[in-house]
Amino acid sequence: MKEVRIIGEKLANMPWEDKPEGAVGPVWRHSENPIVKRNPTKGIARIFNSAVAAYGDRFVGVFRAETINGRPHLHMGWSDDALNWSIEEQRIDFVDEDGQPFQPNYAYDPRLVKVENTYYIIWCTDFYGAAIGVAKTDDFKTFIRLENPFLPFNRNGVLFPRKINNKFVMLSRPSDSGHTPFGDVFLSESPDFVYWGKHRHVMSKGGQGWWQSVKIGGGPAPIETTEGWLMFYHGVTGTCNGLVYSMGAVILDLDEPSKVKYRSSNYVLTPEEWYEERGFVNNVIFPCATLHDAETGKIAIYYGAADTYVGLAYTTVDEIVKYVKDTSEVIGDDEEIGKI
Ligand code: BMA
Repeated sequence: MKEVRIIGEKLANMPWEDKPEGAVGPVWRHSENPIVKRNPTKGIARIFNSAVAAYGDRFVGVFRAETINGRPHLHMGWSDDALNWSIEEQRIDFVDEDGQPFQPNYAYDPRLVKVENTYYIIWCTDFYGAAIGVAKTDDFKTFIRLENPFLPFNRNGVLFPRKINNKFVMLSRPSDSGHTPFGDVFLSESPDFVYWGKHRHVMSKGGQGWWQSVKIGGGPAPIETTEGWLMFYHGVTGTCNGLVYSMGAVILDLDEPSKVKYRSSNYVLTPEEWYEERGFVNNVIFPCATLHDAETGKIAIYYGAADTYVGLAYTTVDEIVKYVKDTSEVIGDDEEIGKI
């Protein structure tokens, strides 16, 4: 196979460990996982499903923090190495576009995506039930909430890191307001971050891979590569003891990202370690962010583990793209009902 490259910026100081001898599969875990443990900050019991990004020569994070009254909120964190995080005790103070306080009732599963020098936070918010909330910041001091992009019920809003054909593009997973026993990934575009439309179906749950038989949801912001948009996502299966969340990988067309080019029919990471198998919710791997280096092709994936910890895993663009192509099964592509 010809060499695959990440299209984007260099990130020489990202965390990295080489693939250990005997590792199974295309993604391997950081040796000191979990990188965020229980009770990391006063008043916060657990941190998981969180997003990080490079910011200057440091790293910034938006963390899903389950406070000691059990309600989730978003807290900022900072790190010099993207491994040791200092997480703020105060939750993020959101304002509306007039500068007035505008706090979400609850907030969880954030993504943090830079588009044209603005950082966007996308999370699950309360809008008469589970829905997608968005905010923007340029300095991580002022956080301005924007119009909710979609009607309830919806989760797993994932913004692409650049405009495509001059439009913002966001993935989402329409759902119910509870634990959602169904779900496919859709895509919408917007010229202004207010009006979203041209909704497209991207991919369905199911197929040969039973690990994604109940529902799927977008993960970290897609990574631009010479083969297409590489996205990690979560896939869920049902057991007599509840749901199990694993990580999958898909490659979407660069110009028309509702088209799936390749999609691994196998999971690329599934709960196997104690911090993934056992916690507030057992057997959950929930990826929300990556750091990656266009020069070397290294990728670090940040994932929530068992709704309790933050885990870190690694792969390279060559290895994961080859794996996705070799094991590909495209299920429910955008050949869809309702497309004009
Ligand atoms: C989903 C979301 C995630 C969570 C997962 C497993 O519905 O609420 O935040 O990690 O369930 O509990």
